Amino acid sequence: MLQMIDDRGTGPGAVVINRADYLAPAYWIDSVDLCFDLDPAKTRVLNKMTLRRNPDVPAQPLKLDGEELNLARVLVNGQGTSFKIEGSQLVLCDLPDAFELEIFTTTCPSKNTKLMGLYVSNDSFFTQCEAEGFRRITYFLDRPDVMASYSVTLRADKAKYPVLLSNGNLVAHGPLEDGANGARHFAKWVDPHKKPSYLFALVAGQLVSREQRITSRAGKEHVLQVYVRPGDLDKTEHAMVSLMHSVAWDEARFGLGLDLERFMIVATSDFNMGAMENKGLNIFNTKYVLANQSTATDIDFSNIESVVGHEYFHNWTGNRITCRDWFQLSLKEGLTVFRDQEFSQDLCAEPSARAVKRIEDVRVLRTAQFPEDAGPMAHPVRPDSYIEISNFYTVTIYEKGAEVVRMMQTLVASINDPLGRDGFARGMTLYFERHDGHAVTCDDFAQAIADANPMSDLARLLPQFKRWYAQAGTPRVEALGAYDATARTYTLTLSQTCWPTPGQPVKEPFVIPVGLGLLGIDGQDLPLQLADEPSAIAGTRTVVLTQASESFTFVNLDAEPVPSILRGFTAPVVLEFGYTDAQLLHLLAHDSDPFNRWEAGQRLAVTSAVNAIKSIATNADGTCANVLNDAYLGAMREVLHHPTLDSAFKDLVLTLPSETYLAEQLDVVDPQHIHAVREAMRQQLATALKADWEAAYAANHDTGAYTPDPESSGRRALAGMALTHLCLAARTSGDAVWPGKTLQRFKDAGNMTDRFNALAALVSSSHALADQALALFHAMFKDEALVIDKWFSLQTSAPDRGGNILPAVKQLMKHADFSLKNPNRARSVISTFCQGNPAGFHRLDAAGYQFWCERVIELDAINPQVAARLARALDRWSKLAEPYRSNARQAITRVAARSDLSKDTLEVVTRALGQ
Ligand code: B3K
Ligand code: ZN
Repeated sequence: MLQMIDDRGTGPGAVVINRADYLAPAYWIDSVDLCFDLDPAKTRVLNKMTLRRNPDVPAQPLKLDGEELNLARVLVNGQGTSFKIEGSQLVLCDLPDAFELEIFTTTCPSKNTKLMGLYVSNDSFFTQCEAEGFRRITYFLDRPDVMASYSVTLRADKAKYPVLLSNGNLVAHGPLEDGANGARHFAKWVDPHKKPSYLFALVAGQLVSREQRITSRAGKEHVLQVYVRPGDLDKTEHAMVSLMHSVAWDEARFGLGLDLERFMIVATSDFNMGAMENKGLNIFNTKYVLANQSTATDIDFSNIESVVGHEYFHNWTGNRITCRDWFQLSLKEGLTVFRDQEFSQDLCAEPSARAVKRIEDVRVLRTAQFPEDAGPMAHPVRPDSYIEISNFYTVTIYEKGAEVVRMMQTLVASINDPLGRDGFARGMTLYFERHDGHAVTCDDFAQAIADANPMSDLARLLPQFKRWYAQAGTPRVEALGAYDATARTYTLTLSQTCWPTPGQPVKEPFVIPVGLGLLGIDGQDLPLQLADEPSAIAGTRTVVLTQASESFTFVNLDAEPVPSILRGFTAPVVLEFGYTDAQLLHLLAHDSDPFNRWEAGQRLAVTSAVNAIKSIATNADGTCANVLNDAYLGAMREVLHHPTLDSAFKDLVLTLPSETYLAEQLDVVDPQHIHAVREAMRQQLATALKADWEAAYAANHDTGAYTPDPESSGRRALAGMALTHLCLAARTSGDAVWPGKTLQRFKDAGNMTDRFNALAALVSSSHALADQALALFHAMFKDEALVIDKWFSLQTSAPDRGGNILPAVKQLMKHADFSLKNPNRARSVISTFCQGNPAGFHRLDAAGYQFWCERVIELDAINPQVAARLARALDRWSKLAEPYRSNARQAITRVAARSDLSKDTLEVVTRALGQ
């Protein structure tokens, strides 16, 4: 791959970086004193650093990274010096062992459409430095293992930029003498903690803040602030409450307190991703800060809670202990996702709400990460090489990385600590004792967790366990059960395999913890006793698969049990077991493990869908009817009416597997067939259960005064689902009552969740009233950018009927509110269509691919990170049926043939083509 890219002459940036090539830096930077004169057209940056040679590596020149900078002056110990520019690096030779280096550069933030480094959004300045954005601000050793002390002076026009923020503590501020009539002012910030350059941040602009003083468990006073644009203050309460919960949770669960006097969150509407954990000055996409009941849905509220938590938790896992190099990214991201998942679960008052959160997390993993692990971008949790590190902020690093950490917790469990929470917390304590203030590796983390639990399975199996970091691909675990009535035993044989992934043709066996239960005829958990054990354990237990194949024999069983395997989804694997429908219905009705109870319903739906998809090709008219059998429909009816299951869980059980998930269950994918079958299933659920949906709506539609708690959110979700099905049922019956009621609910709704769900019900059933409601919705929220994003994405993700969505998408791009430069808006229209609407996108006439190709190229010139994400929409092209497959390949080839591609997009399309 390297060869091909170099041969194309794509420039010095497009080189492969290998993990094995890591070398410690030749110099350390101890302190950085930055002074900014902020101006959108020309910002001046004076960077004074103290450096010293790293005695552990051979003497060599100092090579500083820089990108799109205008260099004006370089002084060593106050004297002019000779230097070279080699590619994008500033090279200084013959340096003393310790010295001061002063570099003066200028940049143009207003032209920075990549949104990396220093940029302007809505007349304010923001920065984004992770992973390699600091080099777009000044020349530096822009790598995470160089940790320095920073002091930062910001100077700017006072009227335009009244708020001047950077990391750490504000030590001085006031007017500047140089401006006429005190028109300019300054602020000086000192960060008391050493940090890598990717955690640097500054913000300057017209902002207002919500402020909260808190006292920590240790009795320390802190101030928490959430900064937004004037007019948005009424949408900051939830973010602040989430931040306070985060501070309290990290103290309570891991003994980790806030190490700063002041902790700030700032929201911007132009941001490449969700949020960024800059030390003491988190910068967020407005999507993960702003919420009130009129503009945000329950899902928004819950996302805000977890992203605020995630960024806050990075303060320890990422900022205090950081990554030695970017290959170790999951050291901070996998661990911090695990922490934010645990945080959200711990905030749930009810065990059932915890289970719902776990199911949601697994759903993300299986619909996004499993396909990644099976496609051309597959990479280990700790990758071995990359061209552009931005491409490796992936669901594998984040979500699979979190599962790897979760397995560690499971593998340190003991009799007195059955979930492993105490053992894992001990491991975290040891991790901080050993590595606080340092840049380390995934090995260091795993070693600390194991060493703190010397008697655990993790300690015993550590070298093999670490294959989860090294080997890509999703393991398949095949389970076979054999009951011996004479011996009264049940033997479960588990075998693992993992398909080849790019560069890894053969895999060694993984360590796979498998949560297990056996259900009796009455649906109760049977006592579990392995053949060599003296007594039985009630309920769930975990067996650990370490070989290619292993058998576990359970004794004292009077009848053949129904196995409940991989309870709680204890490992990120695909489980295959030849369940009969009767067994799955038994699990769906009785399993004490909510995850597997839900999973049983999903398996039943997948089996019916896959059979129908395979047969649809043989139907002359390409349609299908009655995909779901009566037993399934009856089971769903029972779930809907169940007296004790909560609404959020019912909503999950009644949600059919997504088209993307179904595609992953097939060897050859015809997206139109999958869509036709899934739509037929939706229609059948709607019609067959009409009376039951009516009952569910009646029981759940009134949730009283709005609060975004799991219980009432679940009820709103189920009421919305009922409306969608009632509108779908009306499609075939012609009944006008429910669409009419839905429109009325849309108009009368007291919160955004109910309003949006009603709108979505009309849109997803393609009802004639949808247009009217959409127009009204736009008029009501025309000044709320995040709501307008929802308005766009609802239309671009609507079920395709006869190819109507692509023309609608093109039309929406002409709307006055559309902008390619704003990542949220571009994603709400283009990415939602290409990555969230398979049937609209994968068209027989290849017009979807043509559209994708044009947008990728267009976006690449503006913002390579956004373009490269979009480029991944065709990752799974080689699985497609013809003619989709050839057409998709051609489209990717057209993008790859461009000579001016960013290395971000080039890496994605090159890998897609398998070169
Ligand atoms: N660490 C940032 C992601 C930075 C992405 C750079 N392309 C947000 C997070 O994971 O918390
Ligand atoms: Zn993160």
